[in-house]
Amino acid sequence: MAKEFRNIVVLTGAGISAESGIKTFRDADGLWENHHVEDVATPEAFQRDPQLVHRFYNERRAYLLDGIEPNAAHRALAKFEAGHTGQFTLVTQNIDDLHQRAGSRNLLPMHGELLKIRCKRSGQLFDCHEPTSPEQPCPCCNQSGNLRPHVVWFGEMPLHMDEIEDALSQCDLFISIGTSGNVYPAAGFYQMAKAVGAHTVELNLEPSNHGSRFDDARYGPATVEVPAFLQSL
Ligand code: BV8
Repeated sequence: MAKEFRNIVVLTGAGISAESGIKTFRDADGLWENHHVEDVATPEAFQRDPQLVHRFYNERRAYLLDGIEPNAAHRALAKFEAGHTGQFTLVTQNIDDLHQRAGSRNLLPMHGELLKIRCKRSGQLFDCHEPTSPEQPCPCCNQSGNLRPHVVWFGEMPLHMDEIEDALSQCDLFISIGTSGNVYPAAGFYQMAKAVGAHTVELNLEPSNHGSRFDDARYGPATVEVPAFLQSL
């Protein structure tokens, strides 16, 4: 690709972590223990049955911490960012820590992080590698019932939206990787990039909901398509 892109925004979804062994939402038909994820990952579910929601995240946290590693796609993004002289912003919908562990720097985890918990009262974040429960007192207030996963649930405002919109408003290349384009506002980011004239590229196993609207697309596993595409820039 001849053109030198200066300001790049990358959006990743569950598909980039699939080859690391983390099931995507679509693989499980959006189900966990016969619950729809949208029914568990909500403030209402947490209010109604905090134990169930804590268990949902405890299981995923334990699985992530039991030998799951970043893959060639995560590593290629970190390597490209390190060598890029312009702006590089990596927005991820994923709550795993694989981009962090691969060495990505300018990373915006817009749906939160599985390995962090938050005090509802103080807003303080705490690293979390152990199972959590509703009774557990938070380190700041020393009261039980204030801790929740540092994860953005359905109906909640995603994190870092100002920085994301700022990066999108200046980008000349937008790359969407491993996302089905079902969940908003992330699914609409490609439109914001198109609106400012950016070149838009989809790298995915198969066409996503908006696949046909991208300027360019490469279909195949992320560990093959992401390193190859970044090398072509
Ligand atoms: C918001 C953290 C309001 C939790 C997640 C009705 C009522 C209430 C809300 C809504 C409503 N209708 C619409 C909404 C908005 C809602 C929404 O979009 N709902 C959907 C279901 C219609 N969105 C929200 O609620 C968001 N907040 O809107 O706030 C607001 C807005 C502005 C101002 C004020 C208020 C918050 C959404 C965040 C929810 N939290 N995650 C947790 O993980 O437990 S979302 C979660 O699901 C993920 O983070 C991710 O975003 C989404 C799954 O999507 P993908 O990542 O794309 O994964 P998926 O499995 O779908 O696709 C994988 C892709 O990879 C596939 O295409 C596959 O082909 C590909 N693939 C597979 N293997 C590979 C591969 N690609 C490459 N290589 C491979 N090997």
